[in-house]
Amino acid sequence: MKWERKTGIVLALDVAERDEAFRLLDGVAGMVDVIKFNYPLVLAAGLDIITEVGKRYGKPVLADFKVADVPVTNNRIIRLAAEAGAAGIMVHGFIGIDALRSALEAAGELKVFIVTQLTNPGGLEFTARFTEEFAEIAAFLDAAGVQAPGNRPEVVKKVREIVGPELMIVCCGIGAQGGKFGGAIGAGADFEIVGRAIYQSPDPVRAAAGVRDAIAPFLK
Ligand code: BMP
Repeated sequence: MKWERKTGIVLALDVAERDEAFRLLDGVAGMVDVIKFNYPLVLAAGLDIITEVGKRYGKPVLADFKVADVPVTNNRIIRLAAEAGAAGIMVHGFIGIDALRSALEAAGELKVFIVTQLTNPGGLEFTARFTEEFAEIAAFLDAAGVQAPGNRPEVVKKVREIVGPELMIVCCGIGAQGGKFGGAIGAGADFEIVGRAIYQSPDPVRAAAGVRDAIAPFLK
């Protein structure tokens, strides 16, 4: 089942340390549907911050750990994320079918999102060649969803055609990386991941409200 969507925003909580994280969340958590952690904050603050944030704000937490190793290691990372209370985890598509199958098994109830194409220019060098295959594999393996580049809406549209309506598509590359708010959802995504456009603003609450209002017309 898909995560509940009210604003379509996944907050990329990529601030440097825990006090800043809680300050930001106290202001903007009500305007976001999902809270996404990446390595820097978890390495700085410890995995417990995932548990605390999940409990305090009652939103699904996406552990964006870009899992990309051999199965034994992947599965340990996945289980740690699940035990910490994450609701989803990001796994790279290029690890191959055996590792993806194993990751899905280790994940259990934890929703697995498969990365299809990185948003940086280098994402076009390698990941772009396999985007469609990664999307096909995600659908074939019945993953919960995929990541797609929100700064390339035509790719999001193609990925939606491949994965069908049931899988969730989460898109980064919005705001700071040039993607337009609402552009990815308009192209078929479920959620837009937004980080710097909110947390680097001098007024993050206002910025989040602006993002919410810009996305709203694209929500059906
Ligand atoms: P920002 O809105 O500040 O650009 O943040 C985007 C977030 O999405 C970061 O956490 C980044 O690591 C992640 N991300 C990305 O930017 N591009 C991808 O292809 C995949 C990502 O997960």
